[in-house]
Formats: sequence, C-alpha cells, structure tokens
Amino acid sequence: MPTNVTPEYLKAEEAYKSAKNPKDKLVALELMLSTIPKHKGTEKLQLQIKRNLSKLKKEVEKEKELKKTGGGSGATFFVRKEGAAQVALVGLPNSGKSTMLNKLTGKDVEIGHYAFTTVKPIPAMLPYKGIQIQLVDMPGLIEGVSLGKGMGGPLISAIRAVDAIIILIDLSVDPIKDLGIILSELEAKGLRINKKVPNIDIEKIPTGGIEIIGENYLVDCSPQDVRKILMEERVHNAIITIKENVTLTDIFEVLDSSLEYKKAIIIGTKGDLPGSKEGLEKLQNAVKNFKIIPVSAINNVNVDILPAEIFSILGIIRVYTRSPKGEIDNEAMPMKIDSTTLDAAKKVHKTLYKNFKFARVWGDSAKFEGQRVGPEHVLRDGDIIEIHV
Ligand SMILES: Nc1nc2c(ncn2[C@@H]2O[C@H](COP(=O)(O)OP(=O)(O)OP(=O)(O)O)[C@@H](O)[C@H]2O)c(=O)[nH]1
Ligand SMILES: [Mg+2]
Repeated sequence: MPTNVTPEYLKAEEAYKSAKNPKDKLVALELMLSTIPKHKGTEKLQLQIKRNLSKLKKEVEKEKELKKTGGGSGATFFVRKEGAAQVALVGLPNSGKSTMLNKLTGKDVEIGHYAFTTVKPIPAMLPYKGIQIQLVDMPGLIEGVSLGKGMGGPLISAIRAVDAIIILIDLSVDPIKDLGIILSELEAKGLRINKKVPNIDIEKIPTGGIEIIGENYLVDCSPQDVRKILMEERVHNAIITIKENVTLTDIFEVLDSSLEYKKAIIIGTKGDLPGSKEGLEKLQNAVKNFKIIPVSAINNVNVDILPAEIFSILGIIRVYTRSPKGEIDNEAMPMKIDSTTLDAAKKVHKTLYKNFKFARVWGDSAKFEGQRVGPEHVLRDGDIIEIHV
C-alpha cells in the first residue's frame, strides 16, 4: 500500500473491508476512489478500485434485475441463428436500420421518420455468393441502455449473441456523438467492438505458483502487480505468456471471462442529406479502427458493395464441394478462416472425415488446378474441394 494516503482514505478502506453487503461495499469503494490522492504513485491502486467498482455495480444491477423480474424470464429478444452468420444492425433510433435491412434483403419492415419504429429484432436473410447471412434489424439503441433504459437488457443480450455488428450512423446529424453513445453503451456491458483480445496466454496448472514469461513486455506494472491481480482472481498456479506490450488494463481484460469481442463496420447513412459530407469527414478523421462506408439508401449509393463488406468482417470462407464426377455444389459451405481439408471433410460427413485419404483442390489455395493435398492443407475463400476416401 502507498504510504501517502489520507486518513479519510484509510477510513473508507476499513469500511470496505468490514462491509457486509454489495451496496455498502459500493458506497465504501466510491469513497475510496474520491479520497485517494490522485498522482502517479496511486495510479495502479486507482485502477484496481475502479475495476472492483465496475464489478460490484454489475453485481448490484443483476440483483436488482432479478428482483424486478422475480428471477423469471422477462422480455426476450432471442433470434434463432440461421445461415452462415448472424449480424446485427445496431444504431440510434431513426438512423436508417430498417431501411437498410429492406434494401439488402428485400424484406418489407416498417419504416418511420420517428424513433422506435422497430420494437423487436427482425431477422432477414442476405444471400451472398452461395451462402446466406442472417441480418437482424434491432430496435434503436439509446443512451442509458446499459442501465436498462429502452429495452436495454434484452437489446444488449441480443447484440451479445451475434457474430458481428453493423453500426448505422446518420451522417447528417452528429456522427461522432452517436458513435460515442453506441460504443460506450456496448463497452459498459462488456462488449469490445473492433478491439483485439490482449495477446496474453494464461495456462492454469495444478501446482508450481505463477510463472511469467515475457516480463519485459509489461508496460505500466511489475510482475508483482500481475501476481497480485491473479491471486485476487483466485489464479494461484499458472504460466502467463506475454508476447507483446501489455498494460495492467489488458491483464484485467483477459481475466474477465464476461467480455465479448465483436467485429464491426460502420455504415454512414443518409449520405444524400445536407451536412452528411461534413459528417463523414469528421467521422473519418476521428475514427481509425473502423471501416466506414457512406451510403444513401434513397439514391442507391454504395448499397451494392455492402454484402461483400459485411462478409469481410465475418472471418469465414466459402468452400464448395465437388463430386468425383465433377459436379460442383451450388451452395457453399461456410467455414472458419484457416480451416483445413480435414475440417471440410468433417463438415460434409463423418465417414469422409474418418476415412480421409487425400483431397484435390481448385482455387486460391491450390498451386495448380486440381492439386492433390493432405488433411492439413489450409483452404481459402472460394476453394473447390474433392475429397477421396
Ligand atoms: N434522406 C434519407 N432518408 C433516409 C435514408 N435512409 C433512411 N431514411 C429515413 O430515415 C427515417 C428512419 O428510417 P428507419 O429505417 O425507420 O430507421 P430505423 O433506424 O430503423 O429507426 P427505428 O426503428 O426507429 O430505430 C425514415 O424516414 C427513412 O425514410 C437515406 O438514405 N436518406
Ligand atoms: Mg427500424
């Protein structure tokens, strides 16, 4: 513990230690945070208090929610997955989500120039080069959904369940503010959008304490800090492998199993309205880790390039099977990136997998058309394979 904390802080800490329920703990932690001297020497402690606070808040909220619903199931926005992937259309009310769903899928969802036209998720299939992508039009997301406002609970749960996200932002209003609301609301509920999972491997072992490989990559903390955090999270024996620069926050993130990492693209809507050009420029200057596609649904600008852009964030490839007679299947098999010929065989039929001898491959992964390959051959998007048993 730093030696220069104030008596008020120590008192608050004492109250925290002796608190009997989450609410009292929350009050004490908040007091600890407000009374801790703010300087470099207490940064780690401040971070830790903030982490504990956010964990506790989640607990208290959950308790409240359970009381409200009597522990039973409240409204649910569950949408059964169909096709190669489920992708949510997320955006503020009136941002043009339903209009875009209709444009992309030919569906006829109600559109309105007022907020909350859509009140529950609506799925529709988008065909793309031999596969089907399930788009889900969501009700509008508003500031405060993470605290349960505006169907917050079911909406966030539905977004958590999808494979990827399309964020729709009205370019003609205040795109930076809107994106800020969306990202911070999702972030508050443990969703990490277009962020990389920190490159830290934690392998739990039965005995031997905590071994850290790559200590020199710790940016703002010491190996002792990492050990302390792990102990607090009840990890007593583990090998931690770090391969690139990481911060204390990264360590907390990898230990938090409730976090979900999702890929997303931004569709900038209403590109035909006054102010949208300036809006797009501002957004492009402020946001670097998202691909932004400006569109106008009304004038059909850029709508045609969207299916390929949506496909590119899914992390899947399309693989076609070919019979020994040379007939190629019309429908592609969606597979994870880096899948092998053996993975493909497994997906087609278990006997093909069990008795796999070799495969012939046509397409990007083949050195020449019809190349004979083994079970570990890595496939690429659009490949055609013929499996031999
Ligand atoms: N000018 C213009 N208006 C658009 C465009 N796309 C959608 N709109 C209009 O924006 C309004 C809202 O469209 P919706 O598709 O209902 O928006 P939403 O995001 O589904 O709205 P909620 O369901 O309420 O969350 C409607 O009046 C649409 O006609 C566009 O490209 N250009
Ligand atoms: Mg709608």
